[in-house]
Amino acid sequence: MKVTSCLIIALSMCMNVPAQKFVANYDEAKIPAYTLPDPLEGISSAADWPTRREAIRRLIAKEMFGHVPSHTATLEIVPDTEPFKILDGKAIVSQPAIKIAGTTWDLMIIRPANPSSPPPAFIAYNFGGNHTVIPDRGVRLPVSWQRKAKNHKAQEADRGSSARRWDVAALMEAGYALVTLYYGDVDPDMNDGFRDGVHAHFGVPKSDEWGSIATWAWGLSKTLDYLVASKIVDAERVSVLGHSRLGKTSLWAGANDERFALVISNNSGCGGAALSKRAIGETVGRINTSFPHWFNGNFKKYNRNESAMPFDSHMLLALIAPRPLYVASAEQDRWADPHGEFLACVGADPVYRLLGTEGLPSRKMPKLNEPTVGRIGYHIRSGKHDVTAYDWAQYIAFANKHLN
Ligand code: GTR
Repeated sequence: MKVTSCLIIALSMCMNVPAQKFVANYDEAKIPAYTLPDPLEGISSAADWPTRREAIRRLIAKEMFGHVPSHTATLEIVPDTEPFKILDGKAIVSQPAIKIAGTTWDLMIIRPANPSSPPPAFIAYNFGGNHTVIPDRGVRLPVSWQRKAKNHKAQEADRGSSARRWDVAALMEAGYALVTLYYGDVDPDMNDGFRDGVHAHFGVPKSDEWGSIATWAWGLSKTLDYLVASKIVDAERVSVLGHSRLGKTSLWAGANDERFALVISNNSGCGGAALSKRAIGETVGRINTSFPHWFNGNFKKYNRNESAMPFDSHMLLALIAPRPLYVASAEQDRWADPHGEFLACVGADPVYRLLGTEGLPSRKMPKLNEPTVGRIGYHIRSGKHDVTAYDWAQYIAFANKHLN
């Protein structure tokens, strides 16, 4: 290195020059020209898809979410001895725990009280602890890293704080169980060099190994292992759902584990359903800067360099095929690029069709609150980045259509 460049570096370090401020583009006219890679490249029949699918899955694992390390971890179940009823006796809440890799994950399973057979289920992480999903005092408080409440009193005050995001009554009415767990139990959502959660057991990941999203996705698969073994729900009819960063997680869980019968992305945005190459709203460079722990080390090379990506989110969505897939956007959630989420569904459609299913019925972005529903479902609802009763109503109808 020349002396002058050394001097410039040293000077800028002393002056603590701030990183260039990120200004999101929201103008479609300013989207860089891009071409989407063809998910069906090199193949012409459904019989060729499994090999192509595995190549795409490995590519996206290597370049973005990260492979799960080969290390094993044994799973132990602590059964719940004190289930209780809610909703005037219409539903039962049980809280078995999974012990794995030095961590404990408290599950909360809410199921209709008198089903004739194990019910189909929705599985979804929650952001704040199971106690934020329903207000009942019988729900255990999380003891791992806390995203919100910092002490016991604050946790108590937080009971039911996100209940409006969980339409438990509608789920019970429609005959579905809800399986939820706190994502912080699996891996605290912090950029700490992968020293906590299950990473303390597995070790610091290599640059092609898992970031937090892949770790959370793995947690959903481990939970599904338990559901299969326990027979508490119908494990062949489990829909995996997630909102925002947990929507990115549900997509990656569904892509890796074909036992998830149906996959739902709620406002997952950049790194989820939205096409990265559009670089509108949140971008790869921005997400990797704000949340460096979400994706693997390799993904950083696409910062401000989306055109070099040999894949995009339409290929992530195609990994779900031919299973039913629902992608939902919200009008005011421009950061998550609703149009890019829809276009990714359009891009995944040829795979669904090659596999003999309906795919996405419309090529045109639907109007507000007018879902387009085939084997791929999509809606853009009015309102902000959120999970609402409207969203749940569409997901329940979609599961009824495809899993009953
Ligand atoms: C935002 C992030 C999004 C989305 C969201 C969330 O700050 O930029 O990608 O994941 O968080 O998960 O709430």
